[in-house]
Amino acid sequence: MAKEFQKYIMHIDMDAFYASIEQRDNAEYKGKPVIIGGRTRGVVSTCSYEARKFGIHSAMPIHEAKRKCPQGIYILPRMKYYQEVSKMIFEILQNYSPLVEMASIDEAYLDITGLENLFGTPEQIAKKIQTEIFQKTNGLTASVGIAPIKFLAKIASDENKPHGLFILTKETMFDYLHNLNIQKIPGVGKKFVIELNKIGIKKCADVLNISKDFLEKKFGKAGIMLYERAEGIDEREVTPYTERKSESAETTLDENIIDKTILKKWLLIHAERVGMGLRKQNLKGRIITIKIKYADFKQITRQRTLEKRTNATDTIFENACYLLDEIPLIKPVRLIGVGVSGFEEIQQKQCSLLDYTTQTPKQELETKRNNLDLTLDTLRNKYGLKAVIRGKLFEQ
Ligand code: TTP
Ligand code: MG
Repeated sequence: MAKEFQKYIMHIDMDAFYASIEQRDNAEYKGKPVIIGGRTRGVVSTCSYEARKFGIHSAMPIHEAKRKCPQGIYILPRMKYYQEVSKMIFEILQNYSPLVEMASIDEAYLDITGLENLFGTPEQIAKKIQTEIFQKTNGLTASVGIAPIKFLAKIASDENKPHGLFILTKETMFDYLHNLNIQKIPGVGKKFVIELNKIGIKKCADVLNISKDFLEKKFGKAGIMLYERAEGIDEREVTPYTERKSESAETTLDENIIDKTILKKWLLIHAERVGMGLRKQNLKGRIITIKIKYADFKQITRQRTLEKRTNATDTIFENACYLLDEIPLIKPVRLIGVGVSGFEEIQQKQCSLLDYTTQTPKQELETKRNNLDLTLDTLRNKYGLKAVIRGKLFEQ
């Protein structure tokens, strides 16, 4: 009989990511309090562990940080550069599992179930990955958490930071859960914690002393989620947002934005980049994804599966807008992205001018869009990327 493997999800999170990169590149910053931030927001993005000893943390106003640690080294973020490092780490991870979900610039989930024969025990895999990241990035460290479910893997990676490793198995996870403070559960925000504290809930064990029905009545979906997490249930799979052959584009905005009209302009810019990328590779995808990170760093993705695969900018844009319209925006957004996946190579000259007469109105529209894209791509190849900009970007 085939061996049944225990489910293992790994969460990897880089230590003091932006600050560690700056310390790596500037020998004189090593061992010193280094604070990154301040470009437009005026807040700390992150800081080195030396700076954390002064009480500095992410999202603190820079002026407050300067008061706490005037001798600190204050640096503006170099986002593009950090993104390149992030990509390199992502590439390393992809050699270990086909299921890699990059959850943010410095963290990823890997489904490592059943990889024992290839790479060893979960502990050995974690150590291998930590060593490879350290060597290939010239000294950056990562912390790893492993657990049978996603949210516990994430909590576990924080347990022994920096350069830490913490493993929970299906035998040990329930003891760990019993004493876990509810505010550690991703998705349980500050306000929710206050409400829960009011009714005597501080730890997961307290949650299980209350009925699920009561929690649902009082807190709705959030109540059910909390109960399930406390029971050790999290059915979310590791879903690669960027598959090996997916095309995506995203931007961390200079300023947090809540206005959907402006966000849609970003969707168009990204749809254009993604569409061009697909057309260059002769690919069409069926799944359109948008990714949104709110100012408070909560992240959501929404997907839509199309009847027919596409690489037309306007079709990608239209569906991305549909997905955005479905989201009630109650908080400002700091990052927005568009992705297309679910591919198939196109065999023939789909970009040539097709006969409209045999097509349904939907196909006809898609053909018109393909032809427009073809014209714009040709112009851009000749005169440069910014030579042609779609009218929608100028509309108010
Ligand atoms: P984190 O992983 O939360 O922080 P970190 O890697 O700096 O430190 P830790 O060792 O505790 O994991 O975030 C990753 C990067 O994202 C971080 O280096 C900078 C950026 N970031 C912000 O710009 N603003 C924020 O409020 C946070 C939390 C992170
Ligand atoms: Mg980190």
